[in-house]
Amino acid sequence: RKQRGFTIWFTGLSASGKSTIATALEQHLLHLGHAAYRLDGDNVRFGLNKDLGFDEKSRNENIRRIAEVAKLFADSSTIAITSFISPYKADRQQARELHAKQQSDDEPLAFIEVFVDLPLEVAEARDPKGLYKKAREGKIPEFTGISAPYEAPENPEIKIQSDKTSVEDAVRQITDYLEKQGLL
Ligand code: GGZ
Repeated sequence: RKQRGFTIWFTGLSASGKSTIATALEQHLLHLGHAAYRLDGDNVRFGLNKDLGFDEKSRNENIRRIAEVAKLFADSSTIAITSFISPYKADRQQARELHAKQQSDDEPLAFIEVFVDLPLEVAEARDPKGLYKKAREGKIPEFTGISAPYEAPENPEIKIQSDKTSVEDAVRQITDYLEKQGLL
């Protein structure tokens, strides 16, 4: 019987540390010999989703497509790692339900939501790309946390306080959870 894939779904503000942790996690899983693939803005928003912007409807569609692609990877026995703000609870819930339902062999695919929790003021102080500053100046409309909502998860499988946790410890927190669940 083939090995099961699953999806690790990161969510959090811009500059929260999602991509850094997701990249380190992917490397770690690859070193362990697992097939893992990371979906992020660089390989999705410039390709499959290049027709989408940042208004609410576009973000809904962005997340819907990403969830479908992650599910396909998971269904092909790969560990899909997604790294998008995914600010709306309903979109994340829809992604979860998609994994719970329709698989080729009718068994649910595990879906692990990882909330990278960083206070907005810390993310804004970091501002590695100067986007928060531009958003405050009104140069970027509908910027998450400033002029668009971020609906924090209430019951994520994993919550990482990225201002108090090293990247290494964050990866360990996730892999410990996966081992306990029998997924690794
Ligand atoms: C939020 C934006 C926006 C707006 C451009 N709001 O820090 P980054 O730059 O590299 O990550 C952010 C990324 C967010 O794209 P996602 O696909 O993850 O968003 S969502 O899940 O909500 O669809 C940021 C940049 O794109 N960016 N404009 N208005 N982030």
